[in-house]
Amino acid sequence: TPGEPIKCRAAVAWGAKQPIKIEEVWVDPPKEGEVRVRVIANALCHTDMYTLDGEDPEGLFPCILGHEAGAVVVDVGPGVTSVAPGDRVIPCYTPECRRLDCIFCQSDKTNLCPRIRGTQGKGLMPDGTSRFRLASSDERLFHFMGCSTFSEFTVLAEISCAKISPAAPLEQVCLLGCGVATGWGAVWNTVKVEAGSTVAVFGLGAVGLAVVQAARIAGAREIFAIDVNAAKFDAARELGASVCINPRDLPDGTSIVAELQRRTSWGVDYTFDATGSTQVMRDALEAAHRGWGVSCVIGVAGAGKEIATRPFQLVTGRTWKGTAFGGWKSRTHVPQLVRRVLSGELPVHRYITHTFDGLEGTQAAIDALHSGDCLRAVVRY
Ligand code: NAD
Ligand code: AHE
Ligand code: ZN
Repeated sequence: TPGEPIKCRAAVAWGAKQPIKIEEVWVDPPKEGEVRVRVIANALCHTDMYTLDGEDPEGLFPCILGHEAGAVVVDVGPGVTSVAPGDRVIPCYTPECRRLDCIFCQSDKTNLCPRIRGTQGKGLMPDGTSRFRLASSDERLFHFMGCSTFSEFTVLAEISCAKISPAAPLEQVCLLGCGVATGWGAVWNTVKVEAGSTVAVFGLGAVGLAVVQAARIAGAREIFAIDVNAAKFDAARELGASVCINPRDLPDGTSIVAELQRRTSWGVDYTFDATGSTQVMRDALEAAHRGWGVSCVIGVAGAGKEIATRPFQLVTGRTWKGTAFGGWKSRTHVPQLVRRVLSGELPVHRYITHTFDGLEGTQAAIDALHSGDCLRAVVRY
């Protein structure tokens, strides 16, 4: 019944480095400007693991993780006009309020709408409360990244719901909720790779591989794909990498920066960190081309970590940038990306290496992501 709490199952993260537990929870009805959805498919992103490992300075427990999903609207709160029950949506951790007084939504320089960022970072809905309660004790559970999709039902802000084509297979397009969309957008929006340029990508998870795929589509002349796990190289080559390098295989005394400089003479036009390692971020910046190289940080670094380099690297023409969700304005652009996936223009099937059925598959998906041979594990609820 609309307006009533829904009892369902969710994977609850009880604390840092503790296994998630499947629990019965109450999902309270959507309040003003909110939308309650049934999650159909959820993919795991490294950021969920990072938070579960206690690395996220904003991490709060107990919470319901998950932010890369496809869902169907169940009911909506007062004032909601952009989605209705039955609509397919992708929950987006970067919202888009579109208000005329939002200087971020009104600018084409950014996707970082701050409308609900304060409460989202505190694990709460925009009114400062939670919609999740443990069924056994009524204990409140925190939300995560405005999504909390490791649950059969969740509540989202309307401004976090990208309404997509009813034809979209949610077990595939859920990948557009984070990693794959982020990698594409880093290339096309954040640094704007031009045809004929050289590109280096550090870290070949789904995010880094999406950088490879997008750089190939942008017409990059040479794409260096770098990972310490050579099991990622087949996928990288399939998606368009021209050279795969394992830094651990380089001769003693040869750094990855020196190797990239040797292969390009003055460095790489565009470099990307998709690892979250601050040493890799430094290497990526220093491997960028003298005079014009641009390096983009995509990975998220653990609490307390800082980046460093000699200012000389910037003085001599390198630019250090970063991206959140690839610069996509979520409600505007995610439906467009879904259409391009549906048309066959932007295939995403290569990223889905594991599929599990039922919420209890979430732990198996976590184990898969840790195994080293997984890009995205999709759990179908
Ligand atoms: P993943 O864990 O699947 O992939 C990371 C890859 O990096 C792995 O293949 C690993 O072997 C490789 N790696 C680790 N250390 C390395 C090193 N020193 N040198 C080279 N390769 C190394 O992760 P993912 O889901 O693809 O996410 C990648 C990063 O991007 C994570 O930090 C994630 O939290 C972050 N992320 C950021 C955004 C954003 O909007 N900025 C969005 C999604 C994910
Ligand atoms: N909460 C952390 C940082 C986590 C972080 O940087 N998240 C990325 C998205 S990762 C998606 O898998 C991001 O876009 N951040 C922008 C934002 O507004 O959260 C911290 O350092 O506090
Ligand atoms: Zn993510």
